[in-house]
Amino acid sequence: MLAGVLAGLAGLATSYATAMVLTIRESPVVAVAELVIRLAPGAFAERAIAVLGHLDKPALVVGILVFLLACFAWAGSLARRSWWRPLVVWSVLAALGLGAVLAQRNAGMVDALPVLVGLLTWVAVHSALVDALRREQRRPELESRERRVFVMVAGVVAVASLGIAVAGRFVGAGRRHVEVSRRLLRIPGVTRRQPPVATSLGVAGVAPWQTPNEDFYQIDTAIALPAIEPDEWSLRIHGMVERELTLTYADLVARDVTESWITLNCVSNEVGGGLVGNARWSGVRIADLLADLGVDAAADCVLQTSRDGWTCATPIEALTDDRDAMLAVAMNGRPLPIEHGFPVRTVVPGLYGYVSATKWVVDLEVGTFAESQGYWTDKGWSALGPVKIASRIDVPRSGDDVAAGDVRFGGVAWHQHTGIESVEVQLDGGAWQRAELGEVPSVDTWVQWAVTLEVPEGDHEVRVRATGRDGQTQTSVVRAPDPDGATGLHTIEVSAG
Ligand SMILES: Nc1nc2c(c(=O)[nH]1)N[C@H]1C(S)=C(S)[C@@H](COP(=O)(O)O)O[C@H]1N2
Ligand SMILES: [Mo]
Repeated sequence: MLAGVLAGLAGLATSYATAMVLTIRESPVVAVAELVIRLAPGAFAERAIAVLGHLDKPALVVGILVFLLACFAWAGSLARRSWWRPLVVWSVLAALGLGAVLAQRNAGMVDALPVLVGLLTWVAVHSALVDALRREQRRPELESRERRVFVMVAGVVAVASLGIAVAGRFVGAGRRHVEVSRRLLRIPGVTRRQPPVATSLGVAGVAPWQTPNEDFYQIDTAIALPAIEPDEWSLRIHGMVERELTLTYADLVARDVTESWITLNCVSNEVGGGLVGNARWSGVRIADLLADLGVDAAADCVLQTSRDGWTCATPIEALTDDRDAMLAVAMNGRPLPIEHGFPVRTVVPGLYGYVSATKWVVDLEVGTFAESQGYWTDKGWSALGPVKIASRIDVPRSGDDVAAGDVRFGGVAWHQHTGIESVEVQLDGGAWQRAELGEVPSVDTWVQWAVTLEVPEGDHEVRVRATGRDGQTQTSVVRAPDPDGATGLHTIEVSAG
């Protein structure tokens, strides 16, 4: 039983620490408590509050812990009879935790990780402790030695668990503190604005023209996201410039803030994929900053580095021409979410994220492509990374059944910094039919499209293609994302009946 309890507590400690380090979420135990609260019948919850007052929640967590301790001891005692019985207990407990964690709002696969780490700890520690006891049972003459081994392992487990939980708490506290600073931050010049009405064609099921921050795709190599207080942030701009500069956060936001709608996408996006989003970014134009510093005419790129050591080399032209390449401080009118680069990231219209959109950016070195390599270009991805024209069908979804007759199709198309001229849709290889387009404020955003097609009964294939304002039509040649972005036309299947 002692082995079970110790293993159980060790697993709670590692899962708690993982939750603290990885996310700003609570531990799986708290997720279970929240789920219990949500599922509790109203009358029961009221009764609990009446009896316990504001101690209801701590009481619930303590209750869950007591229940867990009983399960841990039980799992330990089951190990006497067979090796697999405790495994069932650990697995069932982990499944409960997983269910609660995934029932949280906006839960993703990362949120499952603390539970997994906890389960592995339970199984590993429990079998280590039980092994020592088993050896003792089998060979009683070794009793005192095996007992010492057990006590030693138990002691190490207890101390390590406590240490891991405290360390997790410490790291997590930093994150929480940054989250509080972020929420309290008011940045002069940052406004909240609805998108222009005409951007939306009002087709249900099409990605909203403005992507809410919570739904914006997230791509990075960070295991634990950098937690940076605005007060502790600074940006060094150096290299082939006449004058170096180190900017604090206060220096940065004291400059003119530009706001603009920009669509960001990932080079890894497959045809028809969702690694693309459109937001209103507020920040300081990089072109203005660089102009003040005097850039050497021989420089052709800026090597950007993030707090977590990720790098990318961005063509200097994209940072100094008239587009709104910026050091962004806000996304959709709110300080950048931590996962999107708080407190400062770069956003460059017209380039894929991997060569331009550095989150948690702390260093810009003006230089040359001959001497600078970014994280992904070093792994064989193309150096320049201009976005390719693309279009996507959002409704109907591939595989949907639709009623034969007039069917409304809709989706999005993008070619940042070139703009979309037209979108056409084709049914079963027939004539291309032109779609209606939403209005957009600039060439740097995606556009919504919609079209009504007459669909006869039967199975059909529908494709979409876009033409840019440069007159180039999207190619139907199929290419994988590696090394410079996927090509091919998004094609769906529908059945009309
Ligand atoms: N620090 C850092 N910045 C980064 C990355 C990263 O791994 N680390 N990934 C880049 C890639 S590949 C993309 S597509 C965009 C995604 O930005 P988002 O997560 O805000 O959507 O961030 C870019 N900036
Ligand atoms: Mo990306």
